[in-house]
Amino acid sequence: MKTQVAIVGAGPAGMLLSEILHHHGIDSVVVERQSRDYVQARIRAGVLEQTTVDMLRQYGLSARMDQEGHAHDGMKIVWAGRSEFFIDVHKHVGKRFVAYGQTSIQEDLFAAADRRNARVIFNAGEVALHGVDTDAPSVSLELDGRRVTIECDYIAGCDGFHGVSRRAIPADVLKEFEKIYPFGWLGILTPQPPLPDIVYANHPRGFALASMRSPTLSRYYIQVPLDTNIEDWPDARFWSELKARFPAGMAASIVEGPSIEKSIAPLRSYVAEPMSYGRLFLAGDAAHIVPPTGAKGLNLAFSDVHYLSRALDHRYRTGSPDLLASYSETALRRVWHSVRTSWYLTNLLHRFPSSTAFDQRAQEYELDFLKSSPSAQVALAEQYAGLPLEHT
Ligand code: FAS
Ligand code: PHB
Repeated sequence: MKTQVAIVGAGPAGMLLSEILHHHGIDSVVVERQSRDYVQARIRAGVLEQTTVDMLRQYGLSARMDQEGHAHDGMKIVWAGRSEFFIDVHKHVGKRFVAYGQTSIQEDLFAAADRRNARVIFNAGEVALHGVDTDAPSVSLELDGRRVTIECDYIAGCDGFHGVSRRAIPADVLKEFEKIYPFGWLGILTPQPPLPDIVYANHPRGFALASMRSPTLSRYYIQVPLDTNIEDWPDARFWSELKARFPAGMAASIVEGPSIEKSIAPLRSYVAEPMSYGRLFLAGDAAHIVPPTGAKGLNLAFSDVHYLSRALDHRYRTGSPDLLASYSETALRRVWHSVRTSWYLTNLLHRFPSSTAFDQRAQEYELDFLKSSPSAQVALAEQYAGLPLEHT
């Protein structure tokens, strides 16, 4: 097989890149190791930055999001013994964010791919990258018992944190930055009406979050120790623990229901530099992971795709590889700002086992300052809403 861009991974990054390249007349083949149903079934992100919403609109992928998504002006923070406060992102920075699940985005991306008869290979085994530091890279894979090779001009590594693409960058070139947090998030999805706002709770029992996917689908999380066994968390125990972490009035308005999905996600911050090597370009979780506290993971994947698709289009239209050469540096600027914001919010809102009494007081007065200082809220609102994309 031949193509211009071989894309490894059919998650949101890979499928959005394929869609945007198609809009620019650039051919691609997407290679995915799982089945389409498996990829579709994953429950993950839920909050879209304005830049993500604008990108989906720009490429004709927003019809359902505009129907079913829920725009929010801001989010609430509550913490034990103190009154709640609302950070009005729209008032502070003139932007809104939209609650619309990654699952729905994945469906929309697959439907768009079907409409254009895109070449997406599912259930690909033994995917391997070849010649990334030559002018003739390729991707090989097992398909129905046959070895297939895809010759291409460029490879986009959109295969997530556990993929193979990042490993094609030589160890003496790759610099890795990692922070593992001493807890995870136990999340559930329940077919019940959500609270009106996204609410972050800092409580002596631990962090909690109330979010949503639609007016009839709620998403909740609680911080749990890393060694938590999900079998120890029947729904009744989850609901009781979640409500214990919110103020009584708010807890009373949480509508309980059966969990239709329940999972534990560990929290880590991770960045790989550079995000490109020869003809290989990494985008999304293949290059970076953020704790979900700042709702940045999916949005960062899309900003990488914005920069990479722009660079590839520039290369094919003008012959100039300039934007490809600067892709890693450009993408990493936004990556690191989002990584820092996610790290800041994770430290602000979670209870750390190693925290001293001093740490606890400092955290409480950081929250108190955020509550009382409009300029502190503007600073957070700027980051939470998502920094503007660079257009130079
Ligand atoms: P993905 O991991 O989504 O997709 C990579 C794709 O590559 C997968 O389909 C995988 O099967 C495929 N692949 C892997 N290895 C391969 C190989 N060798 N060959 C071919 N294909 C291969 N973000 C938020 O903003 N908010 C959240 O609440 C949130 N919750 C999350 C919960 C969990 C459990 C996880 C894991 C992530 C969560 N995230 C959240 C982050 C998440 O949304 C990611 O940022 C997003 O999926 C990134 O998309 P991709 O970069 O496309 O990577
Ligand atoms: C979600 O709805 O899944 C969600 C919302 C806000 C976050 C993280 C996750 O910060």
